[in-house]
Amino acid sequence: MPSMIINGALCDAASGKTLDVVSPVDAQVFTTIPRGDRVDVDVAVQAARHALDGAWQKVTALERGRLLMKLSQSILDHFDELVELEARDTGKPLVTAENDIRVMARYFEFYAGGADKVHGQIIPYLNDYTVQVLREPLGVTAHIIPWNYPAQMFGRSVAPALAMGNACVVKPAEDACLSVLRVAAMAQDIGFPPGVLNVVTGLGEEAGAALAAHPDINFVTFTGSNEVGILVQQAAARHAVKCVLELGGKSAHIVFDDVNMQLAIPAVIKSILQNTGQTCTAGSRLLVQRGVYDRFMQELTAAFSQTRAGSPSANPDCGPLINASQFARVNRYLDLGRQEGLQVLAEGSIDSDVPEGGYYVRPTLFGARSHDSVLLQEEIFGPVLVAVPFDTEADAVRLANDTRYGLLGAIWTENGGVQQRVAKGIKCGQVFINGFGAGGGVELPFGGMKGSGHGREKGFVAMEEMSTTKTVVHFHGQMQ
Ligand code: TXE
Repeated sequence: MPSMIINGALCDAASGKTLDVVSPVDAQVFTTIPRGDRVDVDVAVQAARHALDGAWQKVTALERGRLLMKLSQSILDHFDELVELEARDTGKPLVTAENDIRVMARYFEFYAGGADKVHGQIIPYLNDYTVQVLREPLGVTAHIIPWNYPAQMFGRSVAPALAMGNACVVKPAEDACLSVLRVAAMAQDIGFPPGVLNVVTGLGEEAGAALAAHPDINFVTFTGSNEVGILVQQAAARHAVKCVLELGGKSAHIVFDDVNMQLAIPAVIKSILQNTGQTCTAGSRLLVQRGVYDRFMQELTAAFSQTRAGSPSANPDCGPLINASQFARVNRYLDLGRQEGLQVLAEGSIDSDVPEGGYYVRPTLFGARSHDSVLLQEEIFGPVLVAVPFDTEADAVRLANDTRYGLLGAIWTENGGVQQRVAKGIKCGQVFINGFGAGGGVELPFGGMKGSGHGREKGFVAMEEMSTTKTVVHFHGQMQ
């Protein structure tokens, strides 16, 4: 059975309880994980605090970077094992799992290089003063991460925190956390001091809630649903703890009449089917200008009909959904779309040899007449794309902004003026022009506006988020 990692040691939950891990591929239990709770979280936070006040603060920035680099290399050395684990745990196609493990290694590499490049400032102030602004770690950082990209999210969340000299307590998702446990165990072998990187597995409402509410954490970063994100922020606020939230999305493709269809159509399909639509940045809304609507939809429909869901080893466009609850949720939206009168424009297939019981759904493309469908407003988190026509540039911006979310957007046009105006007009944290997503985009600041959350991850900005400044004002007397 995989173990938690607390204070450098592999361990079970103090209660001895476990949780079954079910593979989405066939709905069979294939292992168990410890069901950590408040008690384990408390021990982990104390271990992190102890490390922070002891061994970890003596490790130089250069050495922190070297440790992160070693971990990156170790991930690559265990590549095949981690890919297999990730695919089994999440049901991802093998090629997707391969990309995820590469991106996780890249996070540790990127922040390894950043660890010793963080400088303070000297501020010109009054005569007889020297003012230094130091950049310091926040302290004990809490990381609550989801199941859709366990490996990537672990790297994204933990690498910048460690680079800045924080000590981490991670609560991965109960649905998929095996790659996280494996890599955290490798970190202990590599020489991270005990307590610097702790992982407590368990249920969200037990271990997750206890971590967010712990009075001795100094920061919490959460990726997951809006509902839980708000609970986490409330819990953190009780102790005035800083919080970064990365919540859901309802990202729009905005396709103008002069779109390059060869470029756009495969990108639109990939953006919604990647990871079976279980991606916060999924391009789940398709706004198409009326002049090109029929032509664009004809080509898209033909290509979409060829897509397939299947087992990870068959490298299909989609794997299964993560669990029974997501399966029920996506099917509910598929039924609702039909009840609302949306037109089913195309459906992909499910491979005939998928194991019985797995959580497979057919990729589905709907057409809507107006933007008020529930399927255009709510995050479905499945391979479901809804298209709707628009007339003018102003309409496009208005519709793109007409959801509670604001994570990402894509603009498809060759017209430079339209590109710039629409990019400025849409309220979201990342905008792509004639493309979608950035294959991990480790270097690029990322995060939401509106209901998609706040705070920024990735790039150097994550190191700023996970650190704080101290202003040291030195008065050195008047010159005689
Ligand atoms: O998320 P939860 P779920 C969205 C997506 C999906 C929906 C539900 O729309 O359909 O959320 O997914 C932990 N205190 N996203 O139910 O519950 C939990 O253990 C503290 C978008 O799986 O938010 C897990 O580690 N923590 C998203 C993490 O929160 C709690 C990715 C996320 O789980 C907790 C996943 C609590 N009370 C879902 N309850 C994205 N932005 O990528 C649960 N958790």
